[in-house]
Amino acid sequence: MKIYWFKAQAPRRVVALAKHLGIEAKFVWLDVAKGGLQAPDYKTLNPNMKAPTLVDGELVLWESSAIMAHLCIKAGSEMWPASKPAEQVELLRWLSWNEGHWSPVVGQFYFEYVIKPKFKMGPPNLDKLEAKRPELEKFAGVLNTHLAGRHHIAFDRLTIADFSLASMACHWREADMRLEQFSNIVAWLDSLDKLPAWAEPWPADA
Ligand SMILES: N[C@@H](CCC(=O)N[C@@H](CS)C(=O)NCC(=O)O)C(=O)O
Repeated sequence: MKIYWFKAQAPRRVVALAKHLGIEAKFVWLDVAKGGLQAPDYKTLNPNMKAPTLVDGELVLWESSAIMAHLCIKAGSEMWPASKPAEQVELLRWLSWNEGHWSPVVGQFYFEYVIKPKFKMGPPNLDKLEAKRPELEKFAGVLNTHLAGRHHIAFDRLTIADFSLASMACHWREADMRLEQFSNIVAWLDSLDKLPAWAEPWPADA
């Protein structure tokens, strides 16, 4: 099995999960600065020219949620509840909410404060972020309320939804997301940081 990655939030979900589950894979680092995402061989695997991508025998899979589900099925992990349809529905709710609402707004802050400095793209656009702040607070409120009395996104156990929803929000301090007022979110993110595979997800290949 091969997992293509570079140091960014969507690949982090997958490499952290593979490490957490103890999955044997060849981790193929993509040299983004040298056009690794646009290389013809990679583009054949992932026409989106994004990471992560998984190759497992004949299977070529992109989209981190699908890859994470595949890894869980292979490892027999309930982090994706392969044999529990009702639980799948609940996880799909949160994965969809993440793609549709949480990631798009949290991602603005992540991009301005984490990605731009990394690729020397200039200072953060503060006006843009201030305009996004009400939306961030609205969705943070939804998540914070949901997390009241919970340690995880679903079923009081770690699932792929935790890794998906946390992959950009975990940068909240450096990215000026001002989540202090959402104490359940902060407690959840801080507890995820105690997982070795989440705290130190990156393969050694780079
Ligand atoms: N929805 C996709 C997102 C993939 C994605 O956007 N990956 C980013 C890194 S976080 C990427 O490869 N960006 C490179 C680019 O857009 O040039 C997933 O969950 O896998």
